[in-house]
Amino acid sequence: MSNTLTDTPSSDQQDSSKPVPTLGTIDLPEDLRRHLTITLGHAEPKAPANSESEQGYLYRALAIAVRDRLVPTWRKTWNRTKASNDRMVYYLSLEFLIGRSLTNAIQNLDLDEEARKALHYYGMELEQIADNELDAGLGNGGLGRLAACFLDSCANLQLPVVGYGIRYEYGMFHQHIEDGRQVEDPDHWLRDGNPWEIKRAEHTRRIRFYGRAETYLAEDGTQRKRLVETRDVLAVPFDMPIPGYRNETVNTLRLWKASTTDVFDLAEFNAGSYPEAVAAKNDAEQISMVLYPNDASENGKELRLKQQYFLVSASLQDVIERWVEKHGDDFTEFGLKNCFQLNDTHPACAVPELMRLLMDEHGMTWDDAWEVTTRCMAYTNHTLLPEALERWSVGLFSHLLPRLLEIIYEINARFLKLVDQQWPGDIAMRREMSLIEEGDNPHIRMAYLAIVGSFSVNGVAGLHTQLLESGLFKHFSELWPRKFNNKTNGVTQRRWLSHCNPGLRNLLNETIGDGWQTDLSKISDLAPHAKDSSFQERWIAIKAENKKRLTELVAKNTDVQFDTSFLFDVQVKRIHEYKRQLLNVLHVIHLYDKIQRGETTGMVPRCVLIGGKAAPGYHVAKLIVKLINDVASVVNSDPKCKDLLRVVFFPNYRVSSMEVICPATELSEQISTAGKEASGTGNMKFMMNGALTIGTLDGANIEIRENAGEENFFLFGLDAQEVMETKKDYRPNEIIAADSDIASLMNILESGRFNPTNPGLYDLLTGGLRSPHDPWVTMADLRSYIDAQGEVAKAYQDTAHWNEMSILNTAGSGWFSSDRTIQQYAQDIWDVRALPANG
Ligand code: B1N
Repeated sequence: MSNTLTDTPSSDQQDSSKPVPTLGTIDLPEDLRRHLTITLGHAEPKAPANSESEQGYLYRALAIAVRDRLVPTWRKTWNRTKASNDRMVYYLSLEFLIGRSLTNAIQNLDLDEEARKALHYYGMELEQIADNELDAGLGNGGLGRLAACFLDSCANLQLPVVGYGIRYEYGMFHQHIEDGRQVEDPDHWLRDGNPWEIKRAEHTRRIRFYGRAETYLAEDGTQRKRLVETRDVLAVPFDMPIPGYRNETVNTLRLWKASTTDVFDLAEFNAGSYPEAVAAKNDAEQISMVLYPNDASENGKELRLKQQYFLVSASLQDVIERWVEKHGDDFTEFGLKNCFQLNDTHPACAVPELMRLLMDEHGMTWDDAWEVTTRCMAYTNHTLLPEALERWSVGLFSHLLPRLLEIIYEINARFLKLVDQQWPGDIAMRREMSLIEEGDNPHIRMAYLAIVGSFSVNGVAGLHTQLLESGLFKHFSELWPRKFNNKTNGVTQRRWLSHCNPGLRNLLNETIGDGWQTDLSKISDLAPHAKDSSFQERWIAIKAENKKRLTELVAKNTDVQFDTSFLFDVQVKRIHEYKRQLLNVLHVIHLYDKIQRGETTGMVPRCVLIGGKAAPGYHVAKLIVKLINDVASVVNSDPKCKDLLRVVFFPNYRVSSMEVICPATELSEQISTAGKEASGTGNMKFMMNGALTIGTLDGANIEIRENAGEENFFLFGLDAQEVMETKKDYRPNEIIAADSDIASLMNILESGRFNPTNPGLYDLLTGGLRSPHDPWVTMADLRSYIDAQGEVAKAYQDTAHWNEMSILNTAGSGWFSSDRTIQQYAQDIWDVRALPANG
């Protein structure tokens, strides 16, 4: 059943001068009971509501009751934004990895106490009921979660920002492990309805695919282009509320669902082709059916391009309709009053699509339309990995989006003239910078299209932006140096500290006040307490409690029992070669090897937890998952390891598991090959929660180290420059042969200790490690990594010092709030200000 409200009048159709109705004085316990027994038609459960289905009902009833309390503010915020003449920002993203909404809304509305009271009546704790919410997993990893943190910060800062995305029917797949291997199950997260969304059918848009562009004489006597013989799909918006933190602000995330143009093809229908007519409906709905599960790699499928254009066209039409309502066909100020932030190149079709809408549908000239477009588009790059850079085949584009291709060609022609002015006669430069990669099968370079069409291009951490400017986009930054800027990522401390670590939240509130919840720079006030032994005692107790909670979660999801007295050493993120989960495994094998040899002096008992999903088609990543599981079973069943080492692969890692994992972590593994991880954001969550980082000089690790203090960070490995140098003459076999520890651990791995019944299974991995062409130069960093892990063990034995370092990490994490990041976007890129509720 669905809890979706389908027929509520949307706020913007109402007279905004009328007061928005509120819930008055109905209290939450009473409201919960009403929704349970009337809205959901359920019998009142007897306490305790133990069964899964009763808890499900309680979750839904509570969610609706909380949602009701958001709606009046939501409408007020929307009316306020519409009435204002300020610039608006639209965050366009193919991914929003929201996770759970109930506890977030309860926290932000300050309803915690009331909600607990309401649930106690049924013998339930809030945490138990909150656990019934399925994650909204509409994203792969960092990029999607960043979008969700950004929306939270925009609402907290009361900025007029709307998120636009796709309402995937199936989000990120569920992962389970069978015989050590990843198996994927579909994530039908909307199965029981989604109490957080409101359908806005009246704002449905028509999206036109295929067909051809023809020229015609418009009424005003000008020649114009129009699309004919298109195959159309409808985009129906569903709005999700994004509540600010106790600030009378609720922003909007608008997600589009694809639907058929309501009328069936009547001719086909009457000719008896009913099934074909219904099939066409299915075809249309495919577009928003499933999230592509590839993180940091492109796949070139037609359906993916359809998704991208679908999102972009629906969102631009939405914004333009509201503009026309207010300003008619006068678009002179459109670029001044609107800004579209492109979350990577996935929505880069926005550049030619806005051109098309302005010229073909609103009669603007090329020059005027280009002026407007390049005033309102801004592009964020999230990766340097060549396999993730989007290129669309010209053939596919001309078939699916013929008019957009014409526009892209024209943009390119004009751009190449500029290149020729800058580098006269330099044919090679033209070829290099062209938006079209020539060849037998020419492709459109989406990043170049995004750069040319935007007024701002930003990277997501200091090093990443430097590498963009000096490498990937060098010539573009020579041409337009002022377009390029850095915005180091951040995460919201409200979910990633306050909500997920209540023990630490309370200690912080008591020690430094609660101002850090909306201004994380205040967290530096913690530093003076770092050495204080009674403060440290409380710090340790909180960590111990969190470790216990994680131990229970691990026991529930695996057959491994963690020991809370061990060091909790964690690496959770997508499984990818560049992130080097293999390096972590090699260290585990090294510890195992030392235990076998009885060389255990100075060894600190560890629980190593690794979690993350592999893209279903990424064979090597899936093999790494299998290896982690195989190593874990050998280690965990070896009596010699019992008091020193536990290893677990945590299945189905997702937002809600990170909420338990990061508060319990003591050592955060951030071990990518330098120059490959654009930023990382998990690294920031761990730091906030007092974990120490073992890491390379990559992405935001560099800034984490600066802010925590060098002495409170375990650095190892080559830097980005050295990686490039090393690759020129890389001989991993010599490294292995020359280092007895490494030779020994490789021997164990290659002897089949972890795959006795499946000889040769890991040859692909070991062969990669030994290859002079290994792009991740794992062997070059292994010695340094093992030594740094030795330093970690040594440091962990000095509890007082470890905790001082831990406290200083939390105290240094103020810079990594997404509030800071968003303030920088608002100031340097968007040029928008807060719209205060009472302003
Ligand atoms: O974006 C995050 C960064 O913190 C990470 O370092 C970076 O790897 C991540 C294609 C991507 N870059 N590119 C993607 C995701 C999905 C897809 O289909 C690429 N994800 C990142 C936030 O800045």
